[in-house]
Amino acid sequence: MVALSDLTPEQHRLLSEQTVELASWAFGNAGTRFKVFSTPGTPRDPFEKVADAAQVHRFTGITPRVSLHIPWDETEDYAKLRAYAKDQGITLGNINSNVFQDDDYKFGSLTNSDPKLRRKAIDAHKHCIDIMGLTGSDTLKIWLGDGTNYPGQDSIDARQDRLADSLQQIYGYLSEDQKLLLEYKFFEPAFYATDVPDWGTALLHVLALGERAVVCLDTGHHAPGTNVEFIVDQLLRAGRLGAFDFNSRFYADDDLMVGAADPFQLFRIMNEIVSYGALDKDSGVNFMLDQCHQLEEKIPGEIRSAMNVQEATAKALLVDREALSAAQEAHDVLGANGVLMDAFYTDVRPLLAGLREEQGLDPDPYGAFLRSGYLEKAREERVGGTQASWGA
Ligand code: AOS
Ligand code: ZN
Ligand code: ZN
Repeated sequence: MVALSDLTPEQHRLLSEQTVELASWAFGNAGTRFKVFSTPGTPRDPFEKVADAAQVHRFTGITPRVSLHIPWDETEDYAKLRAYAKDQGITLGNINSNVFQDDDYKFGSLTNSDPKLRRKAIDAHKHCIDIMGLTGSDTLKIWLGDGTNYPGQDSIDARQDRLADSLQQIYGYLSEDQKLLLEYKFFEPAFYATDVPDWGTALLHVLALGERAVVCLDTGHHAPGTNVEFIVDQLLRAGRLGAFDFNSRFYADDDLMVGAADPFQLFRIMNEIVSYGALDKDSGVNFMLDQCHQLEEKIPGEIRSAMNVQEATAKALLVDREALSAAQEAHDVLGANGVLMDAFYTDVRPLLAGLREEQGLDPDPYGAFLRSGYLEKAREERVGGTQASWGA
């Protein structure tokens, strides 16, 4: 077992400064195509989602930003939402564009062969950029559902040309201090050929755009068995790892809590981050959650997830880098593996409890939130109106 006092000053700094960005849609109701379950107390508008996100930060101390999804979080007064977030102790993070829920985009959005529809999709992104100006967000995050279901349905190559052109136009609308974050996903909703299916395609597109274009790695967006930490290293080497959408999966894009299905994978990912020196907040990698809480309560689910990221990070920081290098140089296969496993099996929970106490937080954020009475109050107050759900 290790204690806070066992950390070097640098490890201590990195751990205390780490932040995780939340997603507004995590606080709405979620489900599958079979059923979206509703939960009493679920937010009915973006303000209530922001209030819930602020609770996660209040108890964990590491989630000071929340991403919005447009049009799900469309509101008349973004300045008001921004000020409200500030009052709650957080800021508005990335703006996520949504061009996957409109009949017009049935055959594609940024890749559509109909110039009018492609224009409409580009303009939807322009609208997101206008919102960024009002919310103070510096990143436009793009995930597309574009793709085809049958071989021959459309030209793979022509779709790539149209995508490149659309992205170029959108990139041109960004100001010098704004970034474009492109997310890939191997399938779903398209089942034959997704237009941005993998990190290679995403990387080629962002490289063509310019320095302020980066890739978002969603941990659930790969084929089973993919070595995700290898991709982390490749994107870091290219200087284009912009962000993570953390979640976990047993089968496809399950969007379950990060660290729930495979805590070892999360540790391996954080180990690559730490060993590359990319944990520092100035490294430009944004650690985000992209999860849906279908059965569990949402705020506690996000608290647990933020804690899981923090635990994996602490373990990665504890890897004895000198011993690891020495074993690697000596081609000591089992010794090197043993150094990693020692860190992975270390119980860092007391250390993190100490860190929270040092920051004036309850050492047990999950229990403290449940005891706070917030959920009971939300259930009582949030009656009437329509609960937010994934997709609204
Ligand atoms: C979709 O599968 C992606 O993970 C996106 O990040 C998406 O924008 C998000 O899940 C909300 O729909
Ligand atoms: Zn995602
Ligand atoms: Zn996803």
